[in-house]
Amino acid sequence: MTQSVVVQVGQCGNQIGCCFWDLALREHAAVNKKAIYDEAISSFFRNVDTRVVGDGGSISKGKICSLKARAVLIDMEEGVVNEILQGPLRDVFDSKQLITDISGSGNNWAVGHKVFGSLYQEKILEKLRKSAEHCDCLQCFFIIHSMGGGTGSGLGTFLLKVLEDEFPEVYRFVTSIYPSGEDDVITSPYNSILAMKELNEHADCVLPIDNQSLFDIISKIDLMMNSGKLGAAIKPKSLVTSSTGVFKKRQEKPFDAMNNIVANLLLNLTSSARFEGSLNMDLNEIIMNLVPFPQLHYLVSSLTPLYTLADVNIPPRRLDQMFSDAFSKDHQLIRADPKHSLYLACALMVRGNVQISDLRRNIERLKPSLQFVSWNQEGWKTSLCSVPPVGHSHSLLALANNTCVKPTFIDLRERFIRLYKKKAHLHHYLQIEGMEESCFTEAVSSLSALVQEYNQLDATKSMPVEDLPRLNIAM
Ligand SMILES: Nc1nc2c(ncn2[C@@H]2O[C@H](COP(=O)(O)OP(=O)(O)OP(=O)(O)O)[C@@H](O)[C@H]2O)c(=O)[nH]1
Ligand SMILES: [Mg+2]
Repeated sequence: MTQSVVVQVGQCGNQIGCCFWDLALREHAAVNKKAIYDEAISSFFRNVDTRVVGDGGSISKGKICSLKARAVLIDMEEGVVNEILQGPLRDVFDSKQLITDISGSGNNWAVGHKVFGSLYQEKILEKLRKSAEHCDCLQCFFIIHSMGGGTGSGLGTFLLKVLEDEFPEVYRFVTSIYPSGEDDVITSPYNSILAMKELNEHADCVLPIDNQSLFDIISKIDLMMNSGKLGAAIKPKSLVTSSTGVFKKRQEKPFDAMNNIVANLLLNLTSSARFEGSLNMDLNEIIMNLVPFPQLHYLVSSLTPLYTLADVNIPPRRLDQMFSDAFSKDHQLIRADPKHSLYLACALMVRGNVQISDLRRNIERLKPSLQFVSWNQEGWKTSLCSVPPVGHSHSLLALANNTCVKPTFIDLRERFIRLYKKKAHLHHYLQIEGMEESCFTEAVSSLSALVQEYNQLDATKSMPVEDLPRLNIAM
């Protein structure tokens, strides 16, 4: 089995990262009742004998002694990381995995990227190398960050280039939280556009998620919970937003519910890499099958179900609903409508009590309502993992390489241009060494080129799908 390392950067990255580790521990605890350190756990955790001084003795087999997350935590403020170190997950992290500063990047991409980038490059590299040394076969780095602030956005994308240079063979999966229209960071359009150029150039795969969509999903769940009958029928702890693990003892924070949705996404994405299944999809297969061109590496994700009803018998109709929901715009983690846009490829990652025949039946059922590019009409990739998420009998993560990401990028560009036309807030950036106006113009051109690629694909949409003549095999 292979291993992965999570690199969580900035406030948002670290807060989501913690939800991920909390849920991951719960998931493994639910399966691994004897507390044996096995291959499944080893993909994201090390087993360490903490009595051994220095690096802590790694134990490759046997009873779990002390689990350490394969993670590097980076923030240029101390608050969030300190809170983690005092919280219920403190034992999962080692002080050697952390990098913090005091001042933060002040919502300025340039401070994160240029100032802290050069200041911390060596230190970051050292931590990354150490985390890689602890792996037998390091397959992926999972970077978690927000696009709108300074540290996650600036230093987070600086780090992508560092990873690319130092570990060219290791995949870089980036989970990027895009700001909503009403974001409290005024400079978020600048930070996001500057970060996008780096994502375009140095990520292998990006999962864009926007805070507005997360918020809408939460509101929908709340509405359902509070609307009479259904609320009582929902199985406790089955909400995709709930943190019933180690976090339940403390006060819920504003982003907790949203972050749990993202943590669930990451758990489902990595489930095949962590557990056995009748139809496995390794992380490298996601990139191989879903990214046909290097630049078009943005995957729109959706999670279903958002909760499980207490009735454990799943009638096929309800199972089919899970597949239908995955394609509806209400379930996407970014504001997008894949059904009415063009697919380049689509992955369905199913967990739990679902058969291959269910998967096939639903693909056949949904296919006529979806449009795929002419050269990839059968662009489906599927996986079945036998272990469901805690509290659920089954679940589905759909990943779509689809032109429906385009409106988010266009919207961001418009917000950027509104500020940039007036040169508002620009001086904060230009006073940083290495920042010039050309950084902004190049970043916006990079985004425009990406939008143009999606436009070209969309232009083929109305064309009738060619039915290529088939060669008949002589019998
Ligand atoms: N979903 C989610 N979004 C968050 C969270 N924390 C912050 N954000 C969003 O992230 C953006 C701000 O970025 P932060 O992650 O706070 O900034 P940072 O990376 O710490 O950078 P600086 O504070 O500027 O040094 C805004 O769009 C916030 O709405 C979180 O825990 N979850
Ligand atoms: Mg911060």
